[in-house]
Amino acid sequence: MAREEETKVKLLGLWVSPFVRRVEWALKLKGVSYDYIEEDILNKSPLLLELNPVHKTVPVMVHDGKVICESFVLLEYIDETWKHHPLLPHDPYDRAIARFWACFVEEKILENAWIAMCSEGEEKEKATKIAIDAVERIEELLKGKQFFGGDDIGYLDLAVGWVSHWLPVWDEVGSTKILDPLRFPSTTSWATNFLGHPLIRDNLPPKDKMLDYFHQKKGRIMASRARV
Ligand SMILES: N[C@@H](CCC(=O)N[C@@H](CS)C(=O)NCC(=O)O)C(=O)O
Repeated sequence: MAREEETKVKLLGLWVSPFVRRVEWALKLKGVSYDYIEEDILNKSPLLLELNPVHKTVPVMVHDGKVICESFVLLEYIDETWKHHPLLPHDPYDRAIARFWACFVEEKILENAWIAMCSEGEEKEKATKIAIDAVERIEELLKGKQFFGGDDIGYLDLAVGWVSHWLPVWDEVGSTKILDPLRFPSTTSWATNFLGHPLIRDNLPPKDKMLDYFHQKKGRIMASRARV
């Protein structure tokens, strides 16, 4: 890979975002250097609004002047652009299956764990159940495996990686137990393997800062709901 090419990547991010972090992990696994620009999500910069006028969210990556948004799209773009250390499996069927589970975890676990953290009563119970049922599926997939794809980190590990570090924090903030180590030993041991990988270990937001951030975020969400 040309050194020149490496320096042409810019990433707009937010330190605590699981979506941004999965993209950073992919860039780091590929050995692509990039300029990181921290975004203030409560006061979005003109640059973010210009680069991602559709969703106005991070991550946004600029490569060679081309703008790419959405973390899953970015994982695939990175994998196709820097071909060494492939993230997605080679076989088309295996690729389809990896994408299927990435979407499943995003829709069923991430969205519902977030709702469970930021709600009460029936809504919380319902979201918690959907998320736990989904972790059960992941538990089956991970039985006897170190990582989703075998013995090295790949696309699905990066896509689902937030489960290892963010989900325990959300469980703590929301007083839920979605990632229960007794109920889900294979997922818990995958999380330990994932977090133990040197590249991941050194690229995680600090837990105490995350706890503060999500406690505050939850407080703001609950307060705004109470006003409605
Ligand atoms: N589906 C998007 C989600 C990105 C996203 O929601 N990012 C959050 C940061 S964690 C954001 O920018 N939020 C700003 C907003 O929603 O206004 C992805 O995978 O990239």
